[in-house]
Amino acid sequence: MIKRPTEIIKKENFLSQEKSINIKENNFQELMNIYNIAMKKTVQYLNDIKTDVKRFYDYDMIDHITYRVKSPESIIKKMQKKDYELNYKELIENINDIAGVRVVCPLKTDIYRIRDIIYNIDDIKVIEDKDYISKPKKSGYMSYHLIICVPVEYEEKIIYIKVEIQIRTMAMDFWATLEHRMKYKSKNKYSEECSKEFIKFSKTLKTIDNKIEKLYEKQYGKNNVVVLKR
Ligand code: 0O2
Repeated sequence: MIKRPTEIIKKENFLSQEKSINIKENNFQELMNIYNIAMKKTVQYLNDIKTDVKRFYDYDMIDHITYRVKSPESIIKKMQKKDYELNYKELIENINDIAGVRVVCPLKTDIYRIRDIIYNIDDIKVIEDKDYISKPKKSGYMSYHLIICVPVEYEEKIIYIKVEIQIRTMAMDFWATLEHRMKYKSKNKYSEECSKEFIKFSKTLKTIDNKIEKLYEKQYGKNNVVVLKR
């Protein structure tokens, strides 16, 4: 029987709905382990795609993949920031990026190809789709976000677990990594000047991404990687 993520707490009863989160208890660790399995499964799918495209088209459509399970402290911080009650139900229903996978590719068209391939994986359900490339965030942030549900075996049943996939070009990744570092990891306040400069950098990188795409096409011809049904 297929179950939705929130049913973990209702049916398996290892976490009660109103139970407050305690990041030190076994239930929390167990839940994080389940997210870890879903994340690793997603990475496996993506690595298979990378290998297949390389083998059939001799093309590196994915440059690299990174992944992480959000730290307990960041989860709590995010829940507090968004005013959610600190219980497991709120956590499972509202925090979509506990398991996060980032796919970095050379070209903008690769992003949309990877998205289409993910949509074509029978096992996976896409439940949210955000295109911050055709419509960048106010900060200048560009990336393609999908929230998917991945089936995981748990206590002899199949449950669906949410994983966030961020897909972006190397240029977008370069921008996002540095901006994130300056905004959140610096002791000093993120200044108005920084904010304005990063908006400009984002526009410049968008132009570079578009030019690289054209150059690639000129050099190698139109890349016709076919989206395979998996
Ligand atoms: P961290 O530290 O990367 O985990 P949601 O996550 O869905 O509750 P939201 O804002 O609707 O909230 O989601 P969205 O827009 O899809 O963004 C989620 C993630 O995208 C963020 O996670 C960041 O990783 C990244 N992101 C969004 N906006 C920016 C930005 O302006 N600059 C950078 N560098 N990254 C951004 P977290 O949990 O906020 O942070």
